[in-house]
Amino acid sequence: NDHIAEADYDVVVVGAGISGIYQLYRLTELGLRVRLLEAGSGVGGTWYWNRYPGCRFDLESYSYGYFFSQELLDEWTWSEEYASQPETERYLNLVVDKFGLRENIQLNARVTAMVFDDATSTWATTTEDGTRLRSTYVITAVGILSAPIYPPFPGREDFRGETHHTALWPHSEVDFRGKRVAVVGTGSSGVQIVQTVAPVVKSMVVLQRTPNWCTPLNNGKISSEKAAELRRGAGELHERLLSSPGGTQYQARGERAVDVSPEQRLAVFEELYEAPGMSMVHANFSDVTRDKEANDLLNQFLADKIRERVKDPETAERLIPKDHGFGQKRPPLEIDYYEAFNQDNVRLVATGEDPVERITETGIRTSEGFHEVDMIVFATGFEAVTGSFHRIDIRGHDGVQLREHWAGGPRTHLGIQTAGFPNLFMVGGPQSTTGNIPRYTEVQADWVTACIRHMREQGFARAEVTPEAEDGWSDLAYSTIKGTLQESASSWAWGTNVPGKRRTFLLYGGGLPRYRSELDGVRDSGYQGVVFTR
Ligand code: NA7
Repeated sequence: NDHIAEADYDVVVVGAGISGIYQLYRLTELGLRVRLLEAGSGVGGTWYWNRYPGCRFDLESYSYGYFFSQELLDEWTWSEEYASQPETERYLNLVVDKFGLRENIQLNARVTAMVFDDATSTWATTTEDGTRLRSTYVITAVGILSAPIYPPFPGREDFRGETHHTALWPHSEVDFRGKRVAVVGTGSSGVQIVQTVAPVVKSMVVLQRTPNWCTPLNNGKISSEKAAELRRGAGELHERLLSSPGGTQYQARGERAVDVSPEQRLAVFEELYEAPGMSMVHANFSDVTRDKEANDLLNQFLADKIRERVKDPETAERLIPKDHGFGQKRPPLEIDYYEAFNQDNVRLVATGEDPVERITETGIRTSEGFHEVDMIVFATGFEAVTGSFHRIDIRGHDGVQLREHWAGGPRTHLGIQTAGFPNLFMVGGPQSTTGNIPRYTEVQADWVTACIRHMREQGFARAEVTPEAEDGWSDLAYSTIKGTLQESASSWAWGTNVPGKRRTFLLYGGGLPRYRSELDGVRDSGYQGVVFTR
């Protein structure tokens, strides 16, 4: 292709989400020539693409945001405990402008291929419009929930009304008022959109494949006193987050649910139901997400809550998960979600009992009926973790494709590198996260930055992990959930939401403190498992 423009950079970063922006910031501090390529027409990643009504954090805004600059902490005030998408998108834009990062970012630049050249030890990264950038390093910050998927219902193209995927939401306003709407999917996104638009639609049908254990978000405004306190205590909060397994401010209780009296247990569950955010997951008895007996006690409590809140007993039963316990999947946080089903114009269809047959020009046909609608919203999730890698043609040493290398499931060292792909680093890659993602990825971005600095100081041209190091980490990542309830879960964390995808654990379950010490250990050992060449 004659039209290819080749430019030279030290580093090409892919993705301007919260992790890629931070990585870019750290690299510019080193004085490197960096280009960040972003598919969207704006920065923000998840908080750019998921613009559907009701989209918001389910972790505290201030535990999710950046900590690297006191000036930024002083300047920015989150309005709510759990900020909405527009606020987070504004925040990330402010960061990009404040730290002069925008000039390094190329928008509307979807990466299609990344190919390593053995002769020069450089990468060629190609975008959709044919632009090609050559760089010594490539760093992916492509997100773990960023490759949207649609259900394989026949006839999707036939539908004449509006269709939207929550993760590809248009910038123009979508008007739900007076419309007949179908929502497919009841994960975090489905729950957020259902509860938000239910009050204004003409009617709504919710197609649910698997119910989830949703708990109340209990959001609140952040008072000026609390904002001031957060500023003063930011350093301490950051330390606390980094010292907790999920990167959250919560602490699990010392006692086990099975050891206390039924009254005490109920009192704790009730208290957690009224508490904000992920308290039910992270501030609960130590055994509720580990031990089957304790888990069942909590499941019963939550099932009773659903029965209390949903008036129609049949609908309530359909909304109660039967195939998994609380915590085996990331629970959606809700604001009056269950009450939406008390509206006469909202219907729940369980696709297990009443499967979708096809989409027609005017609606959705299920085995038991036809739902005529003006709009279909797909809240059907993502090909998690590896999806965004597989949508790029990535080729390493000897032209080997990453897709082939990961055919049996992803394999990495520290979740950051993979054997046969020299000078490719991943931030938010497979086998590297759980919980509060930005806290994990900042640790990774710092590690990658230190590794690149080390290479430049030592005059190394190439960094490659050994297959043994990769085997070791892949085994270790799996061992972190061995024997837990997570091991038998079915969810995007295992890739089981995508038909035909091999079931492999895509995350790291060892917790942030252990993860940090593994990373520190490798760095302090002079990068054991990494082979450097000049
Ligand atoms: P999720 O959590 O993956 O939810 C997707 C939903 O879509 C879930 O209820 C799926 O059912 C459902 N789905 C997917 N495919 C189909 C088909 N073919 N038919 C019916 N229903 C289907 O994605 P979200 O965007 O909601 O949330 C992602 C993460 O964002 C979340 O975990 C938080 O970390 C924030 P399933 O449960 O697979 O049976």
